[in-house]
Amino acid sequence: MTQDFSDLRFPDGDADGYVDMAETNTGVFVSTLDTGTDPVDPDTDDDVLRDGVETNTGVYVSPQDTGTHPLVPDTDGDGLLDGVETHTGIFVDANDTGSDPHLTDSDGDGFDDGEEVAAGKNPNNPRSFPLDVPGLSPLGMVLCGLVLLLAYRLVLRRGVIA
Ligand SMILES: [Ca+2]
Ligand SMILES: [Ca+2]
Ligand SMILES: [Ca+2]
Ligand SMILES: [Ca+2]
Repeated sequence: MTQDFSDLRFPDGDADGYVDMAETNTGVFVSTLDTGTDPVDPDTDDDVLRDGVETNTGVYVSPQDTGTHPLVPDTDGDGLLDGVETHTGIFVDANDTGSDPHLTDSDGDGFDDGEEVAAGKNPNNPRSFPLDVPGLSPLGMVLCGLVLLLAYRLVLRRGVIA
């Protein structure tokens, strides 16, 4: 009879997929054998992903191997936690955005994923993006609106539009 003692020899106290020995709690990721993560915290960077799936390869493979950094909650710095960027390509809500945790602008429309989600837009669809024109302040937009309104009234007076 054979028995697998691997779990006893290399315990994973917080059950996050990285064995205690590898979780060196240094705050610096060196490799999967020296992860720098906390051996008693299954999610050291609090981004909703267990340390063990955050393999820091820079490549998303699956929910079990996200390639994200286990010590950086927002690996690509786009304002969305690694845990909400589920890489499905389908935007569900702010907690399941479907965007790529390794791309700041998943759909390539010029707006960061975080910016799009904050505006209620789909970060996976280049035809869905925040409406505000870059470089135009809120006051500028109000002035633009007033000018358009005046122009419309002028046109009305002239009877072009009845
Ligand atoms: Ca562990
Ligand atoms: Ca994590
Ligand atoms: Ca992110
Ligand atoms: Ca985008």
